[in-house]
Amino acid sequence: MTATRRTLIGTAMAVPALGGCVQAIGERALRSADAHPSGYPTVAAVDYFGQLLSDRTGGRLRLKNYAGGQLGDEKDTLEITVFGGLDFNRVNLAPLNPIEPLTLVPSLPFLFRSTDHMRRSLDGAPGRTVLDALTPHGLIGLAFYDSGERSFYNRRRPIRTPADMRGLKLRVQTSDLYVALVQALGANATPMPYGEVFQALVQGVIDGAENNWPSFQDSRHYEVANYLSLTRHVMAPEVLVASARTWGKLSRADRDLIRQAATDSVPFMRTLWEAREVEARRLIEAAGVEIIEDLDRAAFEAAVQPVWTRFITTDRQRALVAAIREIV
Ligand code: GTR
Repeated sequence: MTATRRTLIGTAMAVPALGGCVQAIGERALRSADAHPSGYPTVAAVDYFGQLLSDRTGGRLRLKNYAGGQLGDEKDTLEITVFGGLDFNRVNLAPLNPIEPLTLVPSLPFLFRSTDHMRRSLDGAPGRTVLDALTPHGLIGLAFYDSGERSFYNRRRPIRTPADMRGLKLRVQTSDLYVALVQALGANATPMPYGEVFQALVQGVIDGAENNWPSFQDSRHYEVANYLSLTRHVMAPEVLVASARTWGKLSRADRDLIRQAATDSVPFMRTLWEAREVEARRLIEAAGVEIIEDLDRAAFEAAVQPVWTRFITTDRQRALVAAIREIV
């Protein structure tokens, strides 16, 4: 554990000593974390969110965004957030999968029909349901950000059908759903923090992974994994959460203000995201990565059906799937 992480957890444990009052929040900068480096759309969006907080409170609320995974991987920073050592956190939905079963729903393979369908679902009642389900776990769900479509890339061979994946060692996020997804396609799944994937690829510990255009490019995985197959299998979003500990110390007015600022950062993020997807693709193509578009997407969709059966087991999850499907 890094010194900074120790300090943050220490601070969290000492929260009652701070007096547990509203003032304590205003006296220090609020803290948020992100696995991506400065300038990445999720980081820029949370910076913007912080700017809105500051502007709208005359500088009373300020935010320090710890980017680049400096406080640990998403699983660790979520723990710190629950303890109150971080006030906010921007993570993917995947590390929340083991915490709250409703988060499995937007993570399902081939659920969303389009970006528009994903956005309408998450901006509407289904999204609200997922965000609210985090509260009993010590997290306040504030907003969803885009994360595009995830596809498989590897350093061995072009993947066109699930059969091409047989035997490949692929890194996944720390979620059983992703492990099952990769296994259903005949490959071996290795859960691993995002920050370790580049090295594992270079060393040949893994053959590949899966991600969206901006992450594939920004992480430099494309320099090693030269085959990208546009399976577009998952459209699980990013999520901005607050610590329920922090939340409990805020006035109603500040909570409303924070919720509004988070909502207002979503269109800002989407504009950045769309531009970044185009730019990332351009750089990846220019680097000579083989991009496989003529693949049997229906075969992938059929092969991952067991994932749905295994992970969608409650009436609440089924109702959420139905609500998302109803959205036009
Ligand atoms: C990225 C996402 C990160 C992290 C990463 C991963 O697309 O923005 O939050 O989840 O993928 O694969 O670990």
